[in-house]
Amino acid sequence: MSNKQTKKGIHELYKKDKTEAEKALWGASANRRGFLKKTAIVAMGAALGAPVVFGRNYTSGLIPAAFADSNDFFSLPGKHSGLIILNDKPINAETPPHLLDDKITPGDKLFVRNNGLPPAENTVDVSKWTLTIEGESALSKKTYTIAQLKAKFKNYTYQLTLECGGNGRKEFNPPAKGNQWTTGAIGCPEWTGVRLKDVLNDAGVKSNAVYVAYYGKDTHINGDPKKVVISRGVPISKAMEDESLIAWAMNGEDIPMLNGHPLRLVFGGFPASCSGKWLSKIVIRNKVHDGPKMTGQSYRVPCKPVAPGTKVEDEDMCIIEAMPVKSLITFPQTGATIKKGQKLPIRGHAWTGDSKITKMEFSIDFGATWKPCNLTEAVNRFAWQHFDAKVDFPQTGYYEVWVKATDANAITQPMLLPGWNPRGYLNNACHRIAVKVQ
Ligand SMILES: Nc1nc2c(c(=O)[nH]1)N[C@H]1C(S)=C(S)[C@@H](COP(=O)(O)O)O[C@H]1N2
Ligand SMILES: [Mo]
Repeated sequence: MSNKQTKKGIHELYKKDKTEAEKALWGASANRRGFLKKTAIVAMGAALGAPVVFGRNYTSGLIPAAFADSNDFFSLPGKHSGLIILNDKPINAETPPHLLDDKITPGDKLFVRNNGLPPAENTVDVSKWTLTIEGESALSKKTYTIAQLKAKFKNYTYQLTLECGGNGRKEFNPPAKGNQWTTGAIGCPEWTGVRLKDVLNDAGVKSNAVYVAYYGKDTHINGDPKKVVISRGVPISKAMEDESLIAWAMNGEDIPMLNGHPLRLVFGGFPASCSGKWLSKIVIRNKVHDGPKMTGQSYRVPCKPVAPGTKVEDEDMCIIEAMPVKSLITFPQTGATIKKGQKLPIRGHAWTGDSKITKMEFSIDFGATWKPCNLTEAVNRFAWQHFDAKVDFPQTGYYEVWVKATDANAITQPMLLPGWNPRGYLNNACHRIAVKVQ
């Protein structure tokens, strides 16, 4: 992180729960030459627990090493310090591959993709939180507390993948604007809640229903409380699937604040942008939903392939539905070194939005030949599957291990970047790691 980014990050963190001393420090004004004012130096001393002896030389924008060297200081509330922060306004953080090694992604390792500011934690009263169902295609308008949802409808637990439509965006060329996700906007925790369809049916669904969309309690970064940050949805057929959940728990605990506590939608297999966080309202629409980030170029790709760099008109863009076939090596970390004659154990996960993975292979010769991996079945639909293999290397040297998943329709991952699109969605190129044998 550059100092500039880091300082911005601290501003964001401090806003949540840092002390007055740090507030003074990070809100501090500097004089014209960029040195911090005396009040800020004193405040910084308080935050560090000792006075800053040569504070008069301290330049604004420089992070005290005592803070900069501490991972804890930068970790997001409730999140593993190894997450990589891509943006802090709003907060976006991805998970490096080796931290996705768990079969069930722990809450602190699930990526965060916020389009706005989450509701302040002290404003979230679980006992008062409500969810309203309405819309042109709802037969009635109904409001439920979380306790009512839990009691009135059967509770279900599914392991479901959440993957941001922009995962892998960093590889696109010409580059696409937006968070430069590498491989880590993916996770597969276990979610507990009620079936969306049970709640929709309780309110009543008209036969002309086409789409189901959400509204959440996050607010726009520009501070306007009325401006909706994001409101997306799914076709009614997806909403009615058994695994489409209104969830209040992740891995048997409260959903982490940054991931939508106390209530969110989870649609495994669809772009995670459909899975509304801090959920307060669901609308049953008689047309394709037209909320913010549903229209124009957002979460859409050209309906027909285009040459890289092409400007595509809005009407030629199609909404992303099921996410593509993909896989990730979560062990070992890239850069692993092994001794000649040793076999290298590899493992990871594979997933797809509307089918199942039936074949998993690895290559150590840049894709010229492929060998099979062991592959598990999914615990339920839209959960990722696990693979492993033992890799043999013919001689000492540098290798890359590539992995490739294939689904039940014989659709496989491209080795290089697939179809370029203006916003950089749906990159499902093979994952690869570097290995040195010596
Ligand atoms: N209310 C609300 N829901 C939201 C978002 C948001 O900004 N606000 N971001 C969406 C996007 S783009 C993604 S990729 C997922 C990310 O979920 P996560 O932060 O729990 O990983 O949440 C989706 N749901
Ligand atoms: Mo996303």
